[in-house]
Amino acid sequence: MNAPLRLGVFVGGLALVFGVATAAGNAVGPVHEGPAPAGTMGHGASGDTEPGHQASGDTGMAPAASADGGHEATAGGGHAAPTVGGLAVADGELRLVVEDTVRPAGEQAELRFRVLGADQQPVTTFDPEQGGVALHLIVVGRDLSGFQHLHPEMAADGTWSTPLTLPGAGAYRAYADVTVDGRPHTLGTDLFAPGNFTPEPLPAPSTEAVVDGYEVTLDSPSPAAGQELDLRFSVTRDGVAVGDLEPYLGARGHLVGLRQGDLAYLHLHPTDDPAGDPGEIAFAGTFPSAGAYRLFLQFAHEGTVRTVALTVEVPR
Ligand SMILES: [Cu+2]
Repeated sequence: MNAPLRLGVFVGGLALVFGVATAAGNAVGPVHEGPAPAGTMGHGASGDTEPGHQASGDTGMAPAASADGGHEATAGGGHAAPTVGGLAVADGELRLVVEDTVRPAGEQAELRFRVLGADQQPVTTFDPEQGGVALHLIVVGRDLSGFQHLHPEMAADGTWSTPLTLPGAGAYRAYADVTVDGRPHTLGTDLFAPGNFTPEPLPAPSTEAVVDGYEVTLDSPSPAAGQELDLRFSVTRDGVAVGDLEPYLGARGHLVGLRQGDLAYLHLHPTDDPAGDPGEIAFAGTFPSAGAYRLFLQFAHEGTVRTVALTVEVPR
């Protein structure tokens, strides 16, 4: 166990002791391979749609968090306000601009977009975030089908591009997850593929799903809105725990949670514990309200990234 991790665990313990529940998930894990998004605390002044990011800097958690390299100190305020993102095309001074939002159904086509700053010029400097990646692009149907997680490349002029295939006709949501000047943003926009579209019903709530012979089980206490939850997934194959999961984006897994109805994007943080069950992938996060959520878990094994999805119903 390396020193930052030990500190992280220690800080996480303190957070729990003091009841600063929302800080724990951020403080615990060695989430970032790249530089931590330090300095977040100074940026909470304006336009942030994520209340948790404004809450920083007003509690005693700040010094403890900075001992962890200033690691995601944003949630150090410990206020219960959960963070959602992706509902707006602009956040703070950043704005997402996609060149072609109308796209061919079922055909690969290059997606090109820019993130503009306050001066309406493309931003070209991004902080590496989870797994040392500067920008995570999530694309999903507005019916929550067809999840994709892509890592576009940025040209020197700040234009991002990636091949993208929208699997069929319909309306889609695209999210760009970035950190700029130490401050995380999830910008969202709609994409459209013309044609006849029949929405898929949301799969029923379940704590189990299977992908490519891997059985994934969500083992967590009954979910309640507004409380930080420990979301633990166990991965087995033929009934045997998969103990040699490979690192994916600097952790044992990556989790995206989207709310049915508005596709709000939840911020979920890996809380890997190397001493924990090797076939287990743990996250911390807060469901902002009652309702149905679709969780998309990705993990790597035998050189392949697998994606499994589960519906969680939050009763209240
Ligand atoms: Cu990513």
